[in-house]
Amino acid sequence: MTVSTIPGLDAAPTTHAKLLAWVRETAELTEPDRVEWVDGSPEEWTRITDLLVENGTFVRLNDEKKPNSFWCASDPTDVARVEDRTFICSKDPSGAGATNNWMDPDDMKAILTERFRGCMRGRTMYVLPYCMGPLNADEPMLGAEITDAPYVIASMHIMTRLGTKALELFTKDGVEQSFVPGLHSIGAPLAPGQADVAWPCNETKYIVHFPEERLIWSYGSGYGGNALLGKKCYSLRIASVKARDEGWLAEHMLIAKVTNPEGVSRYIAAAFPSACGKTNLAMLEPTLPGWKVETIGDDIAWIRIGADGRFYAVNPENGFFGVAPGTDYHTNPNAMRTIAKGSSIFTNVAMTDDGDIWWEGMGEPPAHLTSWKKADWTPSSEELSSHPNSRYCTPISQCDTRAPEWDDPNGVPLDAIFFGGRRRDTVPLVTEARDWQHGVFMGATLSSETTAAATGAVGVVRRDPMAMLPFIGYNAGDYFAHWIEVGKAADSAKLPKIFYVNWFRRDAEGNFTWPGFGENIRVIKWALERIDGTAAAIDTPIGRVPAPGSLDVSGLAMSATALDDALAVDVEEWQNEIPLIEEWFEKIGGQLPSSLKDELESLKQRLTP
Ligand code: O2Y
Ligand code: MN
Repeated sequence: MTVSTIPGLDAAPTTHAKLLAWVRETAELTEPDRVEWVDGSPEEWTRITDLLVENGTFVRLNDEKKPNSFWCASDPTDVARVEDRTFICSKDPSGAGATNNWMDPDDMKAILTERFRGCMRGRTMYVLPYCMGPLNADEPMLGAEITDAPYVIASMHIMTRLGTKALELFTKDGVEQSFVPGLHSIGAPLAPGQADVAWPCNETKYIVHFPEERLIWSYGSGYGGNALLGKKCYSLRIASVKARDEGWLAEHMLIAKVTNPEGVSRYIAAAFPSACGKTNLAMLEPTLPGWKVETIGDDIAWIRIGADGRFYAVNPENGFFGVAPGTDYHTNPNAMRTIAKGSSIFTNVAMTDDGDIWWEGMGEPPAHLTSWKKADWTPSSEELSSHPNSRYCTPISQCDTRAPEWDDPNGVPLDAIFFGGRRRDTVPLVTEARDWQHGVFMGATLSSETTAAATGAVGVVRRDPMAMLPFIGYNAGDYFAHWIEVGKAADSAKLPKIFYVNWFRRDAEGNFTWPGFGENIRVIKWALERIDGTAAAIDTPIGRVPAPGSLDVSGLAMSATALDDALAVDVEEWQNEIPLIEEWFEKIGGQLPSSLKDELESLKQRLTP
């Protein structure tokens, strides 16, 4: 079939020349059987989910349990982000820096062009126009994904503003607007008559970003952040580059509104590494009477400086792609209520015999399940029923705790930024930074034990600066410098205060020292009272921690020793941390700002007896 005869190619619902040219060129390269433009309508959702059921990718769940919802299991080799296959192809290697995989853009394009050649044979090529963030933003953040995976369409229906309403913004007052093109293929062409599999993918994967061109190419994986290109690829890696160039921040942060019993509301953002509880905090049910938390976003924040010199945060997403295991009515009742309303996709969890879903952490397991590996599973099975990185994908609009301003195009003004990691030792429950520069140092040296959100070893401590290690689209040293600069560009009196939290510290017996979940409101309360100047703190070598009696533990069954353990700053442990930070800073190399070196020197001095 020559490109001009590919059905659907000429049925484009736009006159946007660059978009049309890119679609045509891609069809020429990938040779699909047909082209379809995605409109984002409810009818399309029904058609695509029906198709996915027919293909064997989706199983429709019991409408009485999870209405309009679907279960699916990926190929067991395609279950998480592939950091070792993720590339930043800047023109110069220093543009990617020491924390990213780099390849020359022309070399990468040569390799991938051959991978993409004919890769959509036997399949439909879908064109997805979408917008990250509100459609009514001054500058709507447009993207277009070309994909051969209908699973991506169903997921993007939930996670983005998708289809016609986004496409309308591609041309404004007759002027063609720029957009981020993202080419995605599962890399599994079908020969004539060849039967498909439920989760086609390719064992070779590439997740590639060309930052100067604001371009994304993804090959071989159909899963999550590898395939839904609006999420990590656009909203973090490409957006962080755009943000550097334009003076704002694209961050791996939840955004929440916190209201105290007096009715005073404040907005916070928090950067925790993948699968460290951002969604739980974004939907937190406070245990302290009179406190309320409302959700604005659970994974990504775009932070701009407003005309008044304050930081304003927008959530670019339209849904939650949350970690399933461990989520239940105890740990995150709001997530459970959100998915109970239906219209959700569950990937790599277990399915019950009556067409519902189940995962580890949901209480007593049923006597029989179908596991994420599509095998019979009983409570005596040795394997987990659900993959540790299994996910629910559900619309924010269904979340009862969403704040009314969750999709305000101007964003919400931030009062506090929390950095946090998963550390069994060393890092106390909460530490307040002395000032912006010290806070940036805390973020730049953030460390955490790895989780199942990415492939590779789990539980290994690594530096994860600002929880952005896998998502900084450029040189990490330049990224730290940019944080410092953005702080200078804002009104210094209105900068958010920075705190560093660790909900995961353990005692000598290996037990968690802090109960976490809804009790975390106590830490947030202390932080907000620090902003108000009403809570006391003591200075330590690493920053300020709650003074005795200043952290509200009323009604909490927690011994004084456990609280001391949670808050302790152990000088010896921190002295042991210094060589690790030095090693980290050496790795960052010449672009590391001198102000952060100064911070390290001051910390060393403060730790010296
Ligand atoms: O995208 C995936 O494959 C899972 S990773 C993920 C998904 C949603 C939100 N955040 C993450 C992450 O790794 O940070
Ligand atoms: Mn994330």
